[in-house]
Amino acid sequence: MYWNIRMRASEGEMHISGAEGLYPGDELQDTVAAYVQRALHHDRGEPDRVVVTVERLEEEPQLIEMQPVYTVNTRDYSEAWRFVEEGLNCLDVSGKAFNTARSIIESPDVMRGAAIVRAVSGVRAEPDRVRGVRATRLGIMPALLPALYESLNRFDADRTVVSEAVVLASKVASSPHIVAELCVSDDPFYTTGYLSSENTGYVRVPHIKEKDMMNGGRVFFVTEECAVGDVVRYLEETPVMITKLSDIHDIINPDEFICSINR
Ligand code: PML
Repeated sequence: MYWNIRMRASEGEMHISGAEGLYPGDELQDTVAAYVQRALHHDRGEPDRVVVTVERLEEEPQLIEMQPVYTVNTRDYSEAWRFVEEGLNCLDVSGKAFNTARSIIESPDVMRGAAIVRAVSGVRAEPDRVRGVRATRLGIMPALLPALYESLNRFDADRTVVSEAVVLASKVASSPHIVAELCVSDDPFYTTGYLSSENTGYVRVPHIKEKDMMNGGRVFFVTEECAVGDVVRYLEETPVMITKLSDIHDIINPDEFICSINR
């Protein structure tokens, strides 16, 4: 049976960092030590509180495939946001919902979890706006990591950050009722974000954030009619494990990518 390890670091009210994964029992000690180490060395600052939760799963995880990874070569901030708006539009996320998401992500008040936004009306729907929603109880089979790291080496990026984000996005994309996800890191030096959906895969978007900014966040776009409680329950409670890798593609032109999205 697997265990879920979650780490959250904060300073006062400010969120500093978080990480999580599913691990077999014999990896618990080393993993907890590595998470504490990470918590103490983060670009957002030094935490005064680190909470590590170690919890045995009560059910076997659902097995899913990793999202395929793409990177578009957006050259600057405005091109990055234009790509995201057009990409979301192809996924039937309205301009209104895009605007709601952008204002959440660009707000200086960083949320601890993700926001949920209705894909057509743009209405916010998460039960608690301060806490947000956390995609949790997710992981990847440790045996897959060397091959994943190897293929991520070709990018000028932190492979731990990217691999953890792809694992999380793969669970989110597998969720019923979620149409798309948009994520911008809250790390002031990390300026690549991503747009992800079952339809597009995980699409890395460079320059979505200007350097030195402390803002960031995640938004899950959901269908207009779904029951948000069902979405939250899946994201927070259903354990999900990636058991198969997908392709990591070369860098492509944003216009080409937009044209290839099937509606
Ligand atoms: C985060 O967890 O801070 C977000 C990471 C976004 C990674 C985007 C990428 O480079 O693929």
